Amino acid sequence: MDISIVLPTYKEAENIALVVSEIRKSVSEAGYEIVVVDDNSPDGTWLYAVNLIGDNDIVIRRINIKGLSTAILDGIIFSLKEYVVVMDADLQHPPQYINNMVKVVENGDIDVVIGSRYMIGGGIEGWTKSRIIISKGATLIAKLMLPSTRGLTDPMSGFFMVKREKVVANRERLNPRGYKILLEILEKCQPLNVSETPYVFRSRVYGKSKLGAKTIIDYILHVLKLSGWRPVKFGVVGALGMLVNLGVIEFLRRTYSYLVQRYFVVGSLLAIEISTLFNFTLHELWTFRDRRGGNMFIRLLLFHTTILPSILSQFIASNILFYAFSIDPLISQFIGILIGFPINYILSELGIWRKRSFE
Ligand SMILES: Nc1nc2c(ncn2[C@@H]2O[C@H](COP(=O)(O)OP(=O)(O)O)[C@@H](O)[C@H]2O)c(=O)[nH]1
Ligand SMILES: [Mg+2]
Repeated sequence: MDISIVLPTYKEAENIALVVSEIRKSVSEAGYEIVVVDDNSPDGTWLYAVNLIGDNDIVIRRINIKGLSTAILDGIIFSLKEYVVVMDADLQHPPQYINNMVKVVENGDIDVVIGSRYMIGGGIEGWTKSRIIISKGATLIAKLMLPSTRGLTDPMSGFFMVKREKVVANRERLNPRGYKILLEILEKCQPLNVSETPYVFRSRVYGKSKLGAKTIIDYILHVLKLSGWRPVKFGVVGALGMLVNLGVIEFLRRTYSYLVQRYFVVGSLLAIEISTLFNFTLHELWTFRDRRGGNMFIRLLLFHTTILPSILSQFIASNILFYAFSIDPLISQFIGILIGFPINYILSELGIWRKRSFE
């Protein structure tokens, strides 16, 4: 099979020769090309690369452009083969696993093969427990917000193979600011047949990681953006729903005051129902507009079943804070609402508006 191997590099002078020679040793396919994309590294990585590569390979030296994702995208665009492997040039992604990726594509109609650290047979060398927990937490965030990543063990992987055509066809939609380019591809190049194959992530021997602490915030913003700011929209709708709820109570107090004074159960149920219908309508038209696959009445019914758990969790949390920790009732109530919100959101995201509606 013909494949291109894209190696983005920045200050990898010590690694580039090693990674290229490992590729030569371990990749069994004859027809492969290497595409190095270097952002004019001050240590001259591009020059080392030029002296190393063969006739079929290319080195792209980008001047005045920096960024991992755009480097990868440029590499994919410049590639000539049907499938493109994307991997780090620092030997953290061992080249011998490329053969397994090729096998997966040969055995089925697959668009993306992800090298996974988190499936059986995969692993991570040299990471502390806390670093693994952060990585798994970040993966969980992606799975919650991005349906295309659910069912995958390692959607944040930097080591993957993709059918070039899928990326080229959607090039305009891919946002190169997000540094997890695989997430972009999974969300925006749909429909895709995705498969995973395990690999063991190695620790870096030479050079330094270019990704710092700011990465975590960038990551969360990236996933939020990819999700169409869905959790934010959900929160806005929830806050508006609360106003509607209070508004109904106030309206009843002024007009049908017996519904609030003598039969508060009726008044409060009415307020809950009206605000629930209001929230549902906004979620249908706005928050989950693109996820209205299936039957609307079933979604409406399911949405009603989420009222109880979210009110209950609000109630329990605010009461614990108030009685056990003597926290001000207003603050207790507010924190209770903050706790009820993610529960409601998670149920909606994973349970009610699950199916995409391709419009
Ligand atoms: N062309 C290019 N490559 C980059 C850039 N930043 C990182 N890389 C390369 O992308 C790969 C992954 O980066 P690395 O710093 O190892 O990230 P980490 O593995 O998450 O710590 C390495 O091969 C880097 O040399 C960049 O801005 N431009
Ligand atoms: Mg690395």
